[in-house]
Amino acid sequence: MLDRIADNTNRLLIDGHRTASASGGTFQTLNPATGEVLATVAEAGVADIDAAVRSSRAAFEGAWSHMRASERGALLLKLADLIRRDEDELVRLESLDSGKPVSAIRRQDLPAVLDTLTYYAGMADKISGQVIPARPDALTYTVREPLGVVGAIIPWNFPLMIGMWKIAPALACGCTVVLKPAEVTPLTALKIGELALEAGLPAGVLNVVPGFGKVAGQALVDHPDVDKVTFTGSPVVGRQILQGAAGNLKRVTLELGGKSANIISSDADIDAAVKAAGSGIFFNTGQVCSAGSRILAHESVYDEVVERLAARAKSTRIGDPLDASTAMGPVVSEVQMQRVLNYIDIGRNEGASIVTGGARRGDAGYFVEPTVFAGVRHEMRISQEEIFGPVAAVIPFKDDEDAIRIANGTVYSLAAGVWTGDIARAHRFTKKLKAGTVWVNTYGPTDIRLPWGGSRDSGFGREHGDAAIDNFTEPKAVWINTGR
Ligand code: TXE
Repeated sequence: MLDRIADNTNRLLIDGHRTASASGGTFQTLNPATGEVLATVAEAGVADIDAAVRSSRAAFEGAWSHMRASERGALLLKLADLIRRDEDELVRLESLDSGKPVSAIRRQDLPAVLDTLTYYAGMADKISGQVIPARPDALTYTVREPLGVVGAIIPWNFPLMIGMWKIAPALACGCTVVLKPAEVTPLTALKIGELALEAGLPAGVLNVVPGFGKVAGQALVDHPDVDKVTFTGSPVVGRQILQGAAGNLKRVTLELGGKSANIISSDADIDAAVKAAGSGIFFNTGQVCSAGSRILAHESVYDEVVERLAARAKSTRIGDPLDASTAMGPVVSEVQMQRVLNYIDIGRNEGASIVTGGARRGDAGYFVEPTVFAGVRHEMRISQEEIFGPVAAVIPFKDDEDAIRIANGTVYSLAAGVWTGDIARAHRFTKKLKAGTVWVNTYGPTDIRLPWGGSRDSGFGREHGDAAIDNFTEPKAVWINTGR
């Protein structure tokens, strides 16, 4: 087990203090690469969530609201400095807790965390209203005010990065945050909470309360003094959150995953397309909301795409996430592994054929082989449902209309990709694809400056960029009578 546990640092972080939970309850987080216990963590219950929300309310009304916006920005920059200082520890913790390869965390997650922090730090003192000349006898203008206490509920696939996507804009806007990490990956959230205190964020501005979704998460959603819930996770829980939030009509932002299509036209650069299609589905062991889990290949290039993708899958370096040369680690938990293996069985029983992979790798940890299904039909469950594992469904299409019909034919609308050498065709696709993001001749990049989110079962609202400012503030109209 990690030393951190021995010295009891994995306690709740409420109001500037590390505390045991009110009930004394704890839970264990496992290392997905070995299946062994990694740490024992205090488990937040309803009373702890209440304490965290009260602390965040007091901080919102107190120290945080009395601070200059530029000072809030400076504190976020200081937090970024401390994250850089403790980068090695954060990378190791994230890898041990989630199974992500250290190479991917260093290349992708941490730079995104720092970019997010610096972007919103710079925005903190640029959030303004408008003077709107409505009447000659009045000065009318708007100010943007922070919403208040934000409940941020995050998943386990990108704990640091998705956590920061929520924390940084909320704090920049002047809100305070109660952060509930996923129960399988609580460790880096606690570390970020600690660093935030060290950076000088006042107590209560960022409380971190690990615990289970049904208890701690639900208590946060139901709490009458939480003004906003920002959530990334499953559609099932997204629906529960909407119901809970109805109690006090909290604002809600939901990012709920997808079944994204990556379309390879006959005129595409097949080399580049297959390379990106491979990382589009196998990156982070397929546990990515925008994973290109449906690879739509034109029938004239279908066999070639399947063959080359399978070759890529076979050559993926799977292994110890702490080894810098590992490209793919385990899935996050035994539950997730069983879910993925179950979908592989479903695909087999539906009549799709496994070109490569299709099984667990080894018997220690939760490794699943990168799997390529060919002969997939659009109506099959492996083509309709989010698997959230390293499982590619390759589907043939006849023409562009057919590709668009298949691509749009699921309940999700998060992302899509299209590969073509024809600019006009690319534009026709971007117009017709139902997705919050469409990539052309690339697959998967995100940037904090661009809106991120989806519609239908992928949720609603947008994160990132200016959109996040709207998520955490609301306009107030001021009307000053200047008439005689
Ligand atoms: O998600 P949950 P799970 C999808 C993916 C995956 C499936 C199930 O398909 O296979 O969801 O994963 C908290 N009130 N995504 O079961 O349960 C929970 O504690 C409040 C896509 O792990 O949605 C955790 O912090 N909170 C996705 C968070 O919700 C509750 C990322 C996510 O867990 C709660 C993750 C409740 N009643 C899974 N119940 C993406 N969009 O990237 C649970 N939680």
